[in-house]
Amino acid sequence: MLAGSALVLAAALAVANGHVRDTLPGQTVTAAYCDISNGTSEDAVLVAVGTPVASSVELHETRNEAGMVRMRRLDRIVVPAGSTVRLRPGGMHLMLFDADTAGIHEAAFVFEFGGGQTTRGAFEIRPP
Ligand SMILES: [Cu+2]
Repeated sequence: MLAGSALVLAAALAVANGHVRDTLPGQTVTAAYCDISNGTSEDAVLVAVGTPVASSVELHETRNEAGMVRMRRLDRIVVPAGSTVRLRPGGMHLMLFDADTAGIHEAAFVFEFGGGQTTRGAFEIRPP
């Protein structure tokens, strides 16, 4: 029974450790981070993310190019079969535009993958 449950959990796309950097006063752009696990036997392609606390969410990557730290937008994030991709400060992240996190502690996020699969995650709002 336990083994069966573990197999079901492993064979899925999951988002864990999600958190949003709370917006600074007067700012409406912020970043969010999480771990995206792909327990399936096929690569998963994250194509879109949505949350009620922002009017749009972009997939971003921070890169250090010849000493200059730059962000660029990504069309997609590939999560290889059987692995976890970690979105972290200084690396890939979610960029929230027109964000409003005032007075809330948690926000719902929906992750859309190629092929129409979706998975949800509860993101904690953390002080900046
Ligand atoms: Cu960014």
